[in-house]
Amino acid sequence: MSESRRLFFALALPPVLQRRVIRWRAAHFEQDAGRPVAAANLHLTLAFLGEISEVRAAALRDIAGRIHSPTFSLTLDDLGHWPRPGVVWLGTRRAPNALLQLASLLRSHAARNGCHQSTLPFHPHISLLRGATRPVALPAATPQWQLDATEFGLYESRYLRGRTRYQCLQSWPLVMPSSCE
Ligand code: 2AM
Repeated sequence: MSESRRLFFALALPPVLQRRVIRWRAAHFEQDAGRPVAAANLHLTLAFLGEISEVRAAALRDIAGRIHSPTFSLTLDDLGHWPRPGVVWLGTRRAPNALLQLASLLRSHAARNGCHQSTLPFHPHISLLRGATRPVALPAATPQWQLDATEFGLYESRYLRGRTRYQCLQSWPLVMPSSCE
């Protein structure tokens, strides 16, 4: 029987931005607001695949390798709290079309390959705190960080020794807009 793994497609944050985010988070949230997501785990999920077999993962890797999607930049200028899942997140007020199209493409391929997709609209975000189920005081001003997306990756989520770790299994370049045609 083939082993299944918990996988998702995502955009990573460069280390410089990871450090900026965690310094800002430490300065702006109460310690009991929620569990901080580790710097190396900060990411923007494009499509969640769930627990899938190696066969399905291989099919989706193959598809990902054939995607020609343009590079894009997004401004991280939005902040919010979803009390039900207990997530405080960083997002963008204006998601670039290239981001929405890439996520939509990956999500539709995921669905066609048997990965259940949420019916909720895609809301690009980077989870900052988890377990934040009580009201959280959000900082009045949100930084305006820029995230330049030049590649996307397939990640595995593993729970090891009490910690969640996300490991990049493979990544694929996004292409400069002029070479997309
Ligand atoms: P979150 O950050 O909003 O919690 C790995 O688990 C990633 O996949 C996380 O970023 C998580 O999003 C997302 N994820 C986990 N379960 C999911 C689900 N059922 N539907 C959509 N995304 C999910």
